[in-house]
Amino acid sequence: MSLQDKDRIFTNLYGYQSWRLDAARARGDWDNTKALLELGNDKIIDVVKASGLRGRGGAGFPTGTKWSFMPKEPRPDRPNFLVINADESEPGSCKDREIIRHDPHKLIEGALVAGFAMRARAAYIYIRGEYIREAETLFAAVAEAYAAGLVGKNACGSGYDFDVFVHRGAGAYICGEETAMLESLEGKKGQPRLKPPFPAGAGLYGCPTTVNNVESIAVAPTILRRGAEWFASFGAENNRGTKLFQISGHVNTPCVVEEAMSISFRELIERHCGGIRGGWDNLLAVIPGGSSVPLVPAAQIMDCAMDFDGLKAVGSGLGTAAIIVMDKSTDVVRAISRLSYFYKHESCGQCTPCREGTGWMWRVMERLRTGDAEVSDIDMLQQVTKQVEGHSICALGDAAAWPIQGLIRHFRPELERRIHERGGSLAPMQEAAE
Ligand code: L3W
Ligand code: SF4
Repeated sequence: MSLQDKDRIFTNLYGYQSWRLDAARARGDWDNTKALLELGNDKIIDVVKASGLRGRGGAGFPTGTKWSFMPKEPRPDRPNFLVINADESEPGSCKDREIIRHDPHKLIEGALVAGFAMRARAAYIYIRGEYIREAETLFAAVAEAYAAGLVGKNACGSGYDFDVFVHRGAGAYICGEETAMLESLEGKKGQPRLKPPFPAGAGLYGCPTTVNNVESIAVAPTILRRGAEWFASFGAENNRGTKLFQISGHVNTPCVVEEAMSISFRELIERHCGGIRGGWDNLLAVIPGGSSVPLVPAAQIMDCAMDFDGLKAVGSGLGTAAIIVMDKSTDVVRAISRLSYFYKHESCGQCTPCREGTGWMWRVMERLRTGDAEVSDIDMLQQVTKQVEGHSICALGDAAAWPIQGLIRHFRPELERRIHERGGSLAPMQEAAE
């Protein structure tokens, strides 16, 4: 089932109207938010649980359950905090950018109701350093909300004091990992912490903290207004709600669009992207969830449900729903090699399997790209990915290993063809000269 306009949460996704407070209010944001808060902390969490909302930042952890981990009686010297992850750096992901550009008040109102539900003293919005204009918009929108009494002391006249701080990152992908983000907010080098303890136990400044993605927070007020049943009416069991899909690459009209979860890949592309460039027969493969998930070959993705379970069934994942479409003109080995370079570059270097493994994987990928390799290198590369996967502090190690595993699983004949047809040390020099 595809989404009707009346069911869209992000009604200003393309910026046809102003992002400013007056316009946001005309669209229904900040409409009697006090009444939402009067539902009570636990009732808000119950509604979000019943809606089936799962985290929109990649891992898909149930949002209401995560909020329920926060202490119900925070100590004055150990307040609860909400941290909103706007460090959108996953290659292919660009949805949080659109929310902040055009609908920042949905995020700020969401921060208030989510923060209230989890009894937080304040929210910190950590925004990607490269999002300069978006940060300007966000700072201005937060100032509007303060000036109107919507946040700050006695937010919305509720008697509840709640601050919202915006913090700009400095360009490191790893600061999107939740514990690296906390380190960075504390003014330290952004390196992930070992988990457990999870942030709900010991997070920002050692205090109980929930880290949520921008989209997860921005949809919360609408869920509370329209009801858990309404949100849960979209998508399949265990994969509920509407979702922002970001489609880039070889489609006729790339876009960011809100759709019902579990829509099929074919319907999503036909309905919103004008089909595959050159037609469906020209589709080679798709990376469906941002660069950290394995690619899926054309035959397996066409009728796949775009949700957590559907993409897991084809050996991949929904991730952030950043869908990178590759047609048959793509040098898929080169594309994955470039991603390997990205992970090598962004590894924070604190654990050996990731620090050494990402560089090793990229170097072998480059040899495979140019054909200057042995067939046995393919199996060796597979083994290196297995040594990295699951053996590092954070998910970046896995994220570097999985795209390569997907390439070997689905495109091994292509890797072997290159070795057989191009083998020889002249090939990389020719490539390097391009
Ligand atoms: C308390 C427990 N809390 C889990 C919390 C945990 C976290 C959330 C999910 O990685 C993925 C990654 C990227 N008690 C808990 C608990 N939690 N068990 O639940 O945790 P986890 O560890 O499953 O995932 P993660 O480390 O948050 C996120 C993938 O997302 N990704 C990239 C995302 C990029 C962006 C971006 O650019 N904006 O979001 C794409 O697939 O690879 O696998 O909060 O604390 N027992
Ligand atoms: Fe740093 Fe990589 Fe270890 Fe993550 S897995 S903590 S990025 S070295």
